Amino acid sequence: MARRPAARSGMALILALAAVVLAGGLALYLQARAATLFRAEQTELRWEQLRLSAAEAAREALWVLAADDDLTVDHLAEDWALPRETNRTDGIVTHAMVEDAGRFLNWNNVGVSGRSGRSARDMLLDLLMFCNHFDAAVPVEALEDFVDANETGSYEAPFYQTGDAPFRPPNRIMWAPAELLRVHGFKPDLFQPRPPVRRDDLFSGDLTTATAVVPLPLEEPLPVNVNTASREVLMALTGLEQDAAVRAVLALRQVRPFGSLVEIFTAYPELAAMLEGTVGTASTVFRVRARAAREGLACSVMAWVERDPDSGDIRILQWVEGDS
Ligand SMILES: [Ca+2]
Ligand SMILES: [Ca+2]
Repeated sequence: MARRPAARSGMALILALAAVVLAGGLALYLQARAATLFRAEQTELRWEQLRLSAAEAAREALWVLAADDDLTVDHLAEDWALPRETNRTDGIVTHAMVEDAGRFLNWNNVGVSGRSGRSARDMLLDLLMFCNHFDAAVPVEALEDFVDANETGSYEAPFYQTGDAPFRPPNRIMWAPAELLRVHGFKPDLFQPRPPVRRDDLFSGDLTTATAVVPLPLEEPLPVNVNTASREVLMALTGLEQDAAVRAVLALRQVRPFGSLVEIFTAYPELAAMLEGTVGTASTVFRVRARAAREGLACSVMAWVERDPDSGDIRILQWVEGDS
């Protein structure tokens, strides 16, 4: 029996309505997808703006460093050493800070021998002691084996061939602080910032502000800057007996930064033998840290650079970007 025309047109109407609903759904879906893509692009754009702003802030700080008009003396009141905050377009705020490597004791120093009467190992051991870590002989020996080129020592490759993740120590300088935590005996809690303590306490030093992993191949230890290094770093170079001389050096540089080492060595001949070849009045390696932030999002840049002691030209050693 043939269907009635009314039934057929009813079916056609239902199909047409279904098509309209489907088309509407598709349009809504496409619209939602476009909106999602748009939001993702906007977010990506915002990150990119922050990333570029952080890099720009770091570059501006390095311009100031390169423009330093006295390359023979570096101290904390110079323009390059002052933190910089800048309000940029679109509500982005940047902060940048340059620190000289000479204010830190470089963990990588332990892999090379220097001209000083004291070894880099003894200096590190003393620094750890002044930072309230009194039992660091094993970690420091392990660190020495980790970075020195030879394979002779108690903490070379065979030592790390046990456990779930055996590995070989690199036998070269470390490029990042994370590598330090692979060395036997180095735990993250070693680098926890310490609560404020009395400054006259000899053992009140803080490893996080007294040390750095400077990613620069070395032939001899990277010198410490007598104009910028903290008391615990200078004490680490000279040892416990030179407390009074180090205090005098710190007091003198408050009055006027040292223009040459002769001033120190003439006044304190007992320091000369220990500091000869390990200190300077200027720095050649610097770290810049910059951060750009807006509406709860932030990007950061950390870079190590080397500054030519004659021309002031800056060479990038390492450039690391991150979200924070
Ligand atoms: Ca300078
Ligand atoms: Ca080694």
